[in-house]
Amino acid sequence: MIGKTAKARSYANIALIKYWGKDDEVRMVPSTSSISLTLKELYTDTVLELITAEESIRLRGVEGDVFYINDILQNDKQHDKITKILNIFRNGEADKNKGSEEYSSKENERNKIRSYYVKIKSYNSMPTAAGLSSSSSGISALIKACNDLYDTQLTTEELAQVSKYGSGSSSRSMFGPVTAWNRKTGNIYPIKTNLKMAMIILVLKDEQKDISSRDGMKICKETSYKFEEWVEKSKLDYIEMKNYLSIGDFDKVGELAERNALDMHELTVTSNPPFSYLTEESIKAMKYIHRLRKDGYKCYFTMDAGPNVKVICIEEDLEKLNDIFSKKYKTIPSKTITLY
Ligand code: 2P0
Repeated sequence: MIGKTAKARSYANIALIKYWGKDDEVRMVPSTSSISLTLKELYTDTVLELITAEESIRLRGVEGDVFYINDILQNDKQHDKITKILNIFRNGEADKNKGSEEYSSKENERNKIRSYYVKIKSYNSMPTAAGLSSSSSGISALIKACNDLYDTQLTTEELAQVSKYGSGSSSRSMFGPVTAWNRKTGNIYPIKTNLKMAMIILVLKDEQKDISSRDGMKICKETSYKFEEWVEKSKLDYIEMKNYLSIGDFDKVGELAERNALDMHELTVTSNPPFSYLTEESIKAMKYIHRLRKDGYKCYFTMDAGPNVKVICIEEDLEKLNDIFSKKYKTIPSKTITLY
């Protein structure tokens, strides 16, 4: 049993309608519904391995799970986050089959597996924690791998529900190309559209950000006088975005995604104390996208909790636009991925 491994790949998602704020941190009820694209080129590969307490001490210096990203041992805060997620599986909370005959027959084996620590090795295809949503792919990959390691046999919908407790946005990575997370019902589900969209990440800075999304959204909710307005506007944005996606109106999708992102970033500068994820470079890139649009190119931007700008386009324009952007920026062009 020691040495048992499980592995999974999961893809990052970037929101067109942003999740920013929590109404209930314990039950993971977001303040806003959100809609995202799941990206093929931004992914995390995660391998889990059962290890003994002695092995964990040898690797980490203290007893517990041992977590590496790109072969770098993570700090205590990261370890705590990961252990909490593993505990959902180790405590049997994620086990919907509990009580069934099949479950009981393997009870001893399950208990044994749960008694071990886990070595987690994650590899990101993109820079970690620079607003490129490596947490969405990282957490969702971990959840998928746990489903295998602990043999919980959860469906994709159920995995998405577990994933949101690790990190809200990661839940949307279970589906693709387009996923919605409804704040009211809690449902996380794929959205149908005929639009084939893509993104180009403009990598302006690949260092770690100062204020995490989790802290940032909390500060905004607690201190920005614009927060209630944001929630109300976002309700309409969510409905409208679903409508634009269903009729396949790319320009409307792009315009609304830009507006929604700017509204989210307005919260940071109206917080107390104010802060911003955007840099001079981000603003320049946003202006450049507008200029290209005036010249007839179909491209729009969105931004997350970091300075990098994401260009939204349709798949058939991806190569042409990437040629243009890559002359000025380090880029990661990516199609969306279809997941079931
Ligand atoms: C989103 N972001 O919708 C928004 C837009 C970043 C900006 O969801 O506290 O890492 O773990 O639930 O999921 C990032 O927030 O936060 C995020 P937690 P998470 O993609």
